[in-house]
Amino acid sequence: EKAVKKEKALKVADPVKASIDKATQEMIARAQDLGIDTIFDRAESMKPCNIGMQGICCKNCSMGPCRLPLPKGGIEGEDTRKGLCGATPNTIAARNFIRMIAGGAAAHSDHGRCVAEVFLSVARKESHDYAIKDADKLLSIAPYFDVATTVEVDGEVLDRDIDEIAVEVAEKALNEWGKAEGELYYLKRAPAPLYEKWKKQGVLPRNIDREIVEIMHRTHIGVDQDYKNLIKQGTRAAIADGWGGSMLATDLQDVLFGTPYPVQSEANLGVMKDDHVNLIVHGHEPVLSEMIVAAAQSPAMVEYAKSKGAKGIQLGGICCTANEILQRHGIPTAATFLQQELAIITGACDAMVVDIQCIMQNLANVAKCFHTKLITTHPIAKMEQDNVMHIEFDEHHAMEDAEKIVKLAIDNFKNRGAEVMIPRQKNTQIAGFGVESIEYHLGGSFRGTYYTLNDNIINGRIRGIAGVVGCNNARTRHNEGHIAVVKELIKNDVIVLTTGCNGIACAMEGLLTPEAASVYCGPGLAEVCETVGIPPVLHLGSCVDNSRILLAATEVVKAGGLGKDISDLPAAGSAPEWMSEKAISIGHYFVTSGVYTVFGYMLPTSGAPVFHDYLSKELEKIYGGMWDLEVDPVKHAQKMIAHIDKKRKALGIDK
Ligand code: CUV
Ligand code: SF4
Repeated sequence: EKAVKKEKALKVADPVKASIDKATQEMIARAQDLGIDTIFDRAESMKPCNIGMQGICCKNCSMGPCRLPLPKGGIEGEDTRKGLCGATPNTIAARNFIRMIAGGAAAHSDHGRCVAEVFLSVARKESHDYAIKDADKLLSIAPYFDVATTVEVDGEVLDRDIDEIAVEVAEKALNEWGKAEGELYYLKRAPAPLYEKWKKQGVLPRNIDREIVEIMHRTHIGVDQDYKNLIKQGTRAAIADGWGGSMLATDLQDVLFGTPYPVQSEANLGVMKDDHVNLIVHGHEPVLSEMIVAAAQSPAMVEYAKSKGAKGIQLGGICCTANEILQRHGIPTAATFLQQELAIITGACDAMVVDIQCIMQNLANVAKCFHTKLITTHPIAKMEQDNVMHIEFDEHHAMEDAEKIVKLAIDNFKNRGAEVMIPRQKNTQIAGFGVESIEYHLGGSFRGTYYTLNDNIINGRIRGIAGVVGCNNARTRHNEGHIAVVKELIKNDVIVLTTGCNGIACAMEGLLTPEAASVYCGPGLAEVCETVGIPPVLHLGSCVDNSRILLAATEVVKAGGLGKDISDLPAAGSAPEWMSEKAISIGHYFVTSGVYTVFGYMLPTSGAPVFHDYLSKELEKIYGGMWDLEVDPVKHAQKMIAHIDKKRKALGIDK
């Protein structure tokens, strides 16, 4: 018996079945050779709980967990399942679902709050290592906060002092998290009909924190026990994420660090170099990584690296931190979420510095087997393992902290073992898109010429717009869903806007290049991409930058010719390999902003069919968008295309 158990613990993944990517396969195999387990192996050894997966396990009080599995053969007649307190499957699934929204909205919004705090301290001239890089962006967002950008002096209208504007915007922005009255400023950026829908439904977020707290209250035992009312609060918190915390994070990051414009770079583990100091930044907030980039590129640090026998310093990013520094600095992307352990398995990672979100605790165990220094930097994200260093990052001496970290990596270069093995795979990518650059590259406006997005959608060269985003998931083959969905969409002339790990996956596959147009696209999309010189998949950044997709959709609506609301657009959303709570929050603000949104893998609602139907059918009647689940990637894309065609028909542009 014992022997059987031991064998079970040693289960290993089949590298080819685990990922479509060669570099990933190689590194999984290498880890196995070295006797180091990775998430791919652990996914073989531990299977998820079937009841939890269906969303019908409640542990909101100590009388539970109450588990309400679907009867074999389905429900016949009345569904009599209930927990000790009487909670129905709908109540339990809805409570679990909106708690996921709370988790996701909290993560994005707390990230935004941190940026807002740094911005305020910069505006007040209290931190000197950052500056306002994009004053135009500041001027463009000021009106949304009712902050004047001009003053009248003796009847003459003059530009207002930029520092004054900055302080006022920063104070008002930071106040969005906890203001006592009113509603979020940015809600008015949505198309007017959408704002009116939210208002009618009573889901206008009051402030960001409150909507998250209220979810925790309403899902406590014995509070809200009506799934429709529960999901309404989920909606309010999700909108507070997408049109609040995330949008503020994106905007204030643009003001502080610059609005992204297209840049060329590379992606996959092959960006690491065996003769360079490899410093990997992983996590989400660019507040830290911006400084690391500046420190690593400083001549003094490069000289120091050379004095230690390296040819230079190679930075690489993982997860959304990668996306942030890719968008603004062209720093190469080393890995997606699922490849994070593998970056250390190369034996060439001299330091990995992490901040918040999507950081696997097992990094510490892997790092133990190599010389890699693993450094946590955020007060809210530490690790228990004793080989992890904590260097707390503080905006008031940001550069000093960053230099300390870069120096640590350089000093560690000489400690590498002989066992360096960097996979060769990498691909070129053009990233750095945003609302501004989509407009710029497609004719300088959204409508009125041969080149614009709206005109090309109306004339049918572009069939529609898809937002394909989100994580990797160790329960599905790494990157397979991402790539299959995106390829099917562009083959059918649907232009793809990407963020998060989908963006990284597409980059690794070479889909973020203008050349991809002639290889993978239908004739219409290919023609547009070739004419204006853009990739068919436009990388808009990190997860908080999904707010850029909302604003791009809004600009398309406002430019005219494609209906009056986001729900009228020939557009759809997708997260083929989602896993995080943030993905549920994103999915839900897409849905309640009017977007048909399909998730891959699973939705934790299947054990509560009535609640599931409510999300997938009834919400469409209210918001024009709805949830769907499709595991097969080609069908997944086809469902999105069918929705796009339905909208084209309604607009009368289906010919
Ligand atoms: Ni924020 S949330 S795995 S890094 S996209 Fe990547 Fe993106 Fe999901 Fe995490
Ligand atoms: Fe069970 Fe109700 Fe407690 Fe949930 S809240 S664990 S359903 S008794």
